[in-house]
Amino acid sequence: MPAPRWTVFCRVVDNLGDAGVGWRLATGLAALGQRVRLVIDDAAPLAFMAPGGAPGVEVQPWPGHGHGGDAGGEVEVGDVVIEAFGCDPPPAFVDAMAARASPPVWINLEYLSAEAYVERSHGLPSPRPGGLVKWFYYPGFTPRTGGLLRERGLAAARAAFDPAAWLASQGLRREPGERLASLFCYPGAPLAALLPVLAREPTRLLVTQGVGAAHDAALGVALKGLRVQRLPWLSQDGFDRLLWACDLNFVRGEDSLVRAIWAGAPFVWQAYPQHDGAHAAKVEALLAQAAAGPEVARLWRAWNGLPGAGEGLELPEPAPWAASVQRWRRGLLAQPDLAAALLAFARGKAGTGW
Ligand code: TRH
Repeated sequence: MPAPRWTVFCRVVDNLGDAGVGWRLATGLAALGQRVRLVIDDAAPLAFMAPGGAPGVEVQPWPGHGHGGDAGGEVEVGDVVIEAFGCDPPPAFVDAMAARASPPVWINLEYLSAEAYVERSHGLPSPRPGGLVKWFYYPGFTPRTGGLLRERGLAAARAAFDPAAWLASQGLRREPGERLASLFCYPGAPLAALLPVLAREPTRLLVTQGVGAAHDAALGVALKGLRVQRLPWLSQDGFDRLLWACDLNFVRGEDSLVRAIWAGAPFVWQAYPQHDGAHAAKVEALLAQAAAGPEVARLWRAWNGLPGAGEGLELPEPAPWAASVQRWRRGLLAQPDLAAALLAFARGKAGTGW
């Protein structure tokens, strides 16, 4: 019996996380032997995230969003349809799903959050017109959620990683006694206040692309003890290795958060800021999962501009901080990864025995 065919729909709404998560999911499913088509309305970020593509993953433009000679035509209906972050597959595609004698399993992959509603909502069905059912799949941090994206062999690759060799391959090096920190943040992060704190110890700050011009002025101020170095766009693998090479990582949004956990070094997370302040609950829920102690909580709150941080931009002791991240990471590594759990979920809903 041929491997099931998956169609993953992804719309790039803002930033890099939509494409980043869509790509990781597609490659994770393909690594499990599934045939995957990623239908995406803007494939441009994939050029740097995954310049070599991946075996078993076909990328197709969203209908009407093609480039060059490819208009992004009709999408074939497979066995499983994943809609990333409620992006709504094209109406003609939904009609084609309903027209099938045995419709595909239709799953909405939701945003990652550590909030309590995730366990309550994970796996719930939503009946749709035409006799279709859309299932809600929530990634998460506990066994009652859909898990986290994690490639097979990731922990082994991390364990075998040689930071000096990787840094040299990027034209980078660490001076003796220097702390290495990475920076990937949103424009609102209080970077000008953080930099003098970092500069108290010799620090090299590796600033990724995507940080934005809002921080140019702060990064342009010379501070004794701090060297700022700008990085080019890295592939997703390269981005992982950057986090593995650093002693301290500042990450943001959904995907780099998970990568910072797998890196296992102390990190500070900035939630995607929302006008209604909903990101505050996300930060608090994640802090509760991280169980990293009050100093780390203060720093995360301050970095996210939340109340209760006080003089929060102080760096906690690295050793207990690293130990808490590694404890959290170990617990998460013991849970099934998202692609494997999603495959089991879809199989259970298909009812056709594949
Ligand atoms: O880009 P983000 O801020 O995306 C966010 C989140 O997904 C958030 O949940 C969503 O609501 C919001 O957008 C609209 O951060 P995130 O999720 O970490 O995605 C970044 C991706 O970019 C990740 O897959 C890593 C990748 N990346 C590279 O591959 N190379 C690079 O050089 C850099 C800087 C990032």
